[in-house]
Formats: sequence, structure tokens, C-alpha cells
Amino acid sequence: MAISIPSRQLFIDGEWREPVLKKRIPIVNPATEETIGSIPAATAEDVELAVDAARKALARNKGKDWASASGALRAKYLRAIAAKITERKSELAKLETIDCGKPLEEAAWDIDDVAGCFEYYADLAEGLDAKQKAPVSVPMDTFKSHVLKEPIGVVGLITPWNYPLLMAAWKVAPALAAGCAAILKPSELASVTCLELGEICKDVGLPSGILNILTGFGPEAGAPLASHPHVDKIAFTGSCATGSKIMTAAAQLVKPVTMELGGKSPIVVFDDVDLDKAAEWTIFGCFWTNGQICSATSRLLVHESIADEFLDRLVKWCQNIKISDPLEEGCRLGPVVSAGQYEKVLNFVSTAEREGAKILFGGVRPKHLKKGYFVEPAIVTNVTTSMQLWREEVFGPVLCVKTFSSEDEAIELANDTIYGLGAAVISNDLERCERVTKALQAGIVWVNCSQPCFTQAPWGGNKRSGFGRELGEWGLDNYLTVKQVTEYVSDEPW
Ligand code: TXE
Repeated sequence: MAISIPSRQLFIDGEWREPVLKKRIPIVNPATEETIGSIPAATAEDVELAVDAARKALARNKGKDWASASGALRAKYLRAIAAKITERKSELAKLETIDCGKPLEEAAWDIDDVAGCFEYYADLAEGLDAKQKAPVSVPMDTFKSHVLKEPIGVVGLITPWNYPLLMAAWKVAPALAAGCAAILKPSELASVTCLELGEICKDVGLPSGILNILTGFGPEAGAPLASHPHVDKIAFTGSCATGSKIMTAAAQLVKPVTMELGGKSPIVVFDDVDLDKAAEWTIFGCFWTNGQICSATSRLLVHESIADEFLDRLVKWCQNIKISDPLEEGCRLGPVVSAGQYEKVLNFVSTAEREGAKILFGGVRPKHLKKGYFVEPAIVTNVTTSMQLWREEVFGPVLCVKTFSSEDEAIELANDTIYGLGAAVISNDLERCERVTKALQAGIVWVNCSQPCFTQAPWGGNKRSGFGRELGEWGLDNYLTVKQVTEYVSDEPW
């Protein structure tokens, strides 16, 4: 069924508003390279309006139905949003697919996760009421202390294009659950479903100004948000380079930030594994969503004694992956998101080859697809630790491979990165898995799997992959401040 892209404006103060400078950005379907619509391009002038709306919304709703109201009341809105998302699931999944190129089936799972995320934070918003006034034991009985958890205020949420609506949900749902007012700035490369979230907020009657959505380029719309004195916090997912710029801007105002940045995550395969199962997780871990996942396990470390046989299996997998228009049934790999990303991925592969690596499979446009930003999944061997491919995030379907001969060597190679987001260990020896898990420098370790992600479990990295954790209770804490209240309770004069 053909689907048309709704033509939307910026979502500010509960209304659709044309950007002050009236600029728009074309939307390109990465599978066809056709322009299929446009999104509004916000600038500093629009950021000003959105921040003002968010500030006023918090003031207007004080004591009524937002920041200082019960979490149970906010939960009602979150549940209503979740229900609308579920109602519009098939349409939203299609929009996601034609906007960012992910297979329709994957996009549908994402939309389920989006609804689940709003439901989950509705539960946590309700739970917040019971956690208020938690007593703190102090050593003098003339005093009584307790804590109040309060919303941070107005928050700026800057998100990427690989999971457009899901990455927005990871931030919007806990921010709203906490009682904040938010300004969402999705990626200029994939904003369509995020704009639909505006329509959903209108439908459920979310108080105006509580969620504002500004689409636009990073330097024009994201930067003024990060440096705005009336934005109390920034939560960001994206590249390390942009994260660093946002931190610099936030530092001028001592503004708190959470950073979910890039990765170059290892998957370590020992010699005692079931080769088929291990191959399946390796393929999934690197090529899921076309490798455009911050946690993609894109460095394979395989024990030298099984390397040849294991690589044969990986190549067979790659030969059989269906690469097609992502709307087509059974598609496993769609195009990468944009012309820029396509060039970047191919450049990584050709640079590695020039530096002496061997391209065992893929890394080129599939012969049967003449249009679209499609890349065959690549397996690259003969990689050295000084190569760009070993050190830098590709954010595309490229697996680089090294062998090891001992557990210690595997750990050393796994940790040989500036990043620390994900890591996977595959072995039948569970004691070894436990040892290796402890030694891996990463915020998330998968044992005998790679990539599963649950709304309840903390997500985030160490080293240059960032800091702070999203999802679970940690995700809610990102948008709360803790107020200590201490009362003098003695009748005696102090
Ligand atoms: O990312 P950016 P891009 C990595 C991946 C990819 C590369 C570039 O390697 O190839 O980054 O992708 C906004 N102030 N990841 O250019 O720039 C931008 O508009 C404020 C990893 O898309 O980080 C978008 O909304 N905001 C990753 C968001 O930042 C700015 C996900 C992310 O864009 C800004 C995406 C500025 N100066 C890319 N400049 C992950 N870790 O999941 C840009 N933005």
C-alpha cells in the first residue's frame, strides 16, 4: 500500500507552526533516492519560541496537572500516547521505513518498543508518588530529613536517525514521566515519525508546551538548544564529535548532560562454541539495522583454532541475507540512511583494503540494485590494530576480524578502543564468561548473545561512549533532581 508523508510544521506550544525563517529540508527515501516530502528547518528563532513555551507550560501547570501534580496523572497521558502509537503502528512503521531505510518488520518492532517505553515510564511515574518524602536517617534526633524527587525543568533532547522514534521515546517518555517539559530535536536525516508524535500529543490532549518538536539541522537547531540559558538539561544520542560540542556549550552554563555516543564494540568468540549459533549472533550483532547501531559488535575476535571454519559460516550467512527495498517482505538489509553515510561506509572498506586488509565478502553495492544506498554486508580480515577500520566507528554493515590465541589476548584486544559501549562474549564455559565479562570495559556486556535490549535495563557506555544511563529507573533519574529537606523537630532551643 502506498503511503504519503504528512506535511508538518514545527510543533510548538501544542500547535503546528511554520519555522520563522520558513526553510524546509527535503526528505529522501534512501531505497529509491527520491525526494518524497520535506520537514521544517528550525533555527535559533524557533528554539526561542519553543523554550518560552516549555517554560510557560511548567509555570502554567504548576500545582495543576504537570510538574507538581501526581505522577499518576502524568501516567495517564503517557498511557494515552502509548495507545495511540499502537493504534497507528502499521502507518508509523511504514513511515520509519521509507524515511530511514530499515526493513519494515524491524520498524514494526521498533514501534512496539516505542509504545512499550511510554507504558513502562507511565508505571514509573506512578511509582514516583510512593517514593516522595523518602526518609533519610540522620545521627541527631533533633532533626528529621527526607528527600523530594523533583523534575529538572525544561530539557533539550537531541536524537539520531538510526532509531528515530525509539530514540525519541527513550528520552521523551522518562522526561515527561518525571514532570519535565521537553524540546525534542530529532535528526535532520529522519524526523518524520517524530513529527507524528506531535500529532499524537495533540490527539491525547497533552497540555500545550509540555512537548515541543523542532526538526532541523544540528548547528542551526541543536546548537542553540544546547547553549540556551533556560534549558536546564541536555540529553544527547549521536556521534562523539557532536557530543563533545554539546558538552562544551553546556559547560559554559554548568548545564547537566547525558551522553550516549559512539562505539566500536567487540564480540569475542572462543573455541568451545556451537559454531552455527555463534555465527548467527555475530551476524545479528554487526548487521542488524545495517550496522547503524551504536552498540553494533563490529569487531570480531575469534579463537585462531576455529577462525577459518567460522569465517566460512559467516560468509555463507552473508551470501543468503536478503537485501532489497525495505518495504519488501522478507527484506533483512535495507539501504543505509543517506548518500553521505553510503560514501562513508564504502570509504571505510576501500581505505582498509588500501591499508592491507582483505575483503572476504561484500563492502560494495549489490549487483541487483541499481538505485538506493545499498551496501553488501562486509567481512574484513587481515586487520591490524592501527587501521582506521579497527579504531573508528563505521556505523554501517562492516565487520572487522582478528584472531586470538589466549583469553588474556582476547581481553586486551577487546579493550583496545577509545569506546566502551557494548561487548559480547560467546563461550560454553560460563566461568570464563564471568571472568571475561568483568574484564571487559563496557557499559553493556552480552553473554552468548549480542544486542538484545530491554526497556527495564540500563543502557549507556563508558570511556568515549559517554556517560549516564538511559532506560530503566536510571532513565527516569536523568530528569529528576533530589532535594534534601531537613526539619528541626525538637521543642528545645537550638
Ligand atoms: O551524527 P550527529 P550524524 C555516528 C555515526 C555516524 C556519525 C555521523 O558514526 O556516521 O555519527 O552521523 C544533532 N549541536 N552516530 O551526523 O552529528 C543532529 O542534528 C547540537 C552514532 O547524524 O551526532 C542530530 O539530531 N546538535 C550514533 C544529532 O545531533 C547537533 C547515532 C546526532 O547527529 C549538532 C548517530 C550541534 N552542533 C550517529 N550537530 C549513536 N551513538 O547512536 C549535530 N547535531
